[in-house]
Amino acid sequence: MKLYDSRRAPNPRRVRWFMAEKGIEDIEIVDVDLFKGEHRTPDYLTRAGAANVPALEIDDETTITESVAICRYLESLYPEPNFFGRDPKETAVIEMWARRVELMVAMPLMMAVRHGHPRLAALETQVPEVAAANRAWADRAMKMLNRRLAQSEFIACDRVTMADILAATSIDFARMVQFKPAEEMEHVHRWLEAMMVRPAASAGT
Ligand SMILES: N[C@@H](CCC(=O)N[C@@H](CS)C(=O)NCC(=O)O)C(=O)O
Repeated sequence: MKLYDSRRAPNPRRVRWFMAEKGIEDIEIVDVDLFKGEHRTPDYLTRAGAANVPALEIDDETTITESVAICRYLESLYPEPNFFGRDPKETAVIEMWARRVELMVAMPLMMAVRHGHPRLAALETQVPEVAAANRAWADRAMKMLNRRLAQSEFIACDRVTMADILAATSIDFARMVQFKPAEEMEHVHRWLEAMMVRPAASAGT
């Protein structure tokens, strides 16, 4: 298998973090330079079907994009430790939090960076108001996470799951535009510190 990766981008980092948590080392990593447009070549588009990373080439016919789909596939090959749930209730709760984090934390923060950081002007026609609105959405989402993390050690349950990897990689990425959860989000800060000291947090960074 080959993982098409890009070192500074947050979505491939989800997969690298996930692989490190599971100790997966037998996948070839291919670096794709987004700023040189290597994800837009006809060859890459034919293989991946979409101009983005990560992409996991499984065999000659199948390449999976979408970081969460890639991680689900890897979880089925390497089931331990578990990141997507051990029973129907846990699986649903993890899915619920993963979706909330993707839509309410990861997407707004990604838009805040794409529309707010000068380097990303190479990939996006930037609209400052889009950056500001998305940043405000992310601030609201931090309140939701803070409420949840007041009740639970990690986002979905009492251990690290996919939901935590999605949230931590997004919040860490948004440091590029000086995003930081507000000081009073004490449970978010406690959780984020616990996430960022995990060895997998520095996988491939
Ligand atoms: N939903 C996709 C998002 C993939 C994505 O947006 N990747 C970014 C890097 S983090 C990308 O390839 N961007 C290329 C571009 O915008 O031209 C996933 O989770 O994998």
